[in-house]
Amino acid sequence: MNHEELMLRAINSAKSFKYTAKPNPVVGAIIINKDNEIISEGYHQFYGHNHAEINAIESAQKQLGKKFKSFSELTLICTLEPCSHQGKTGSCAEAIVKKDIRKVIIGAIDPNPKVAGKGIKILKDNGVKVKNGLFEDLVEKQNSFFFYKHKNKKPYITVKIAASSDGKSHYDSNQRVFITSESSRKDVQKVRANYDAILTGGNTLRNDNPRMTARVNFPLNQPKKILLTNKTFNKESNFFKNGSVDIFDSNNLFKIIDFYADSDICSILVEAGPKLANAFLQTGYVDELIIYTSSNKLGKKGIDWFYKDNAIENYGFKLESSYKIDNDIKEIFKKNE
Ligand code: AOF
Ligand code: ZN
Repeated sequence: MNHEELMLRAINSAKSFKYTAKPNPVVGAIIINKDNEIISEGYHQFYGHNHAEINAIESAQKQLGKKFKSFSELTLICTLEPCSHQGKTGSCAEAIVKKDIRKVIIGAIDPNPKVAGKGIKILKDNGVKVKNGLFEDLVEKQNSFFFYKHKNKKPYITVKIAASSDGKSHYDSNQRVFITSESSRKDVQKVRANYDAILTGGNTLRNDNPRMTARVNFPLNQPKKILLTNKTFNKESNFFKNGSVDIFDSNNLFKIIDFYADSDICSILVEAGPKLANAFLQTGYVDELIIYTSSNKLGKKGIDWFYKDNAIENYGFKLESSYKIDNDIKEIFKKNE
């Protein structure tokens, strides 16, 4: 395989860890000899665990003296710039230098300001030959939330709602109703699995007692949960049963969005009632809106999702795709930029 094919292999195999590595990016590393034969491969498999390069180096180490004599004969191909920071597991760039690997081929520069070129600098300062930019567009695409977050200094924010055919959210009595079909609700589980965090408000917590976990049939790092409320709530609610929860009693959404700009959360799914969903849309910081619409009406006793002057069009979204799920319609709107 040539370098291009090896990079594509690393990108492609890294994909399998999309749900377990998040909110970290997926990263693949392949170590080859002078004849471009693969000595080892490593992937960032789980959030908080070894980075791809370290896994590749550790696995190559087992071949030392068998398949090769010294690491200096080898080239490392990695989809993302090796990190410079100590982080949870130590700096990959320093580990590469320490092993005396002399050549590194990189897909994309790590946009994380903790790294952002500093990994390459460590390599170059230590005489490692670096080639950068091989299929960077693909690396960026497969880590779209991660790149988005660092470019825009805010997480990617999606608001998801389920509406009746007459645009209502729930009954004015606040009683919980399942508006959409079971298939749509299954689809929501898959949507949740993509996000780093799920945010809801006190009203939804009190009325629906939701778990807000992603119930899917594959392994994943569950989204963090975020609760916004300035009223009392029951700490025994389902919401608190699994995973970590951040609670904010402020309704300053800009502050909350800012808070996550400095964390490793790259994407937030807002699943709240009309008040909070509209408040988010009004910040102008929502990137995507997902609407599941059922064929059933709630009628006069139903509470509207959107009022006249805050209809979806007024928020500047355009319909990107639309699917039929049983008798429901799923529409994805994106910011009209
Ligand atoms: C690499 N190789 O395989 C990955 C990298 O919290 P930590 O220590 O795991 O660091 C996470 C950051 O490291 C992440 O935001 C990104 O900048 C980089 N990810 N870097 O050298 C890897 N997954
Ligand atoms: Zn690293």
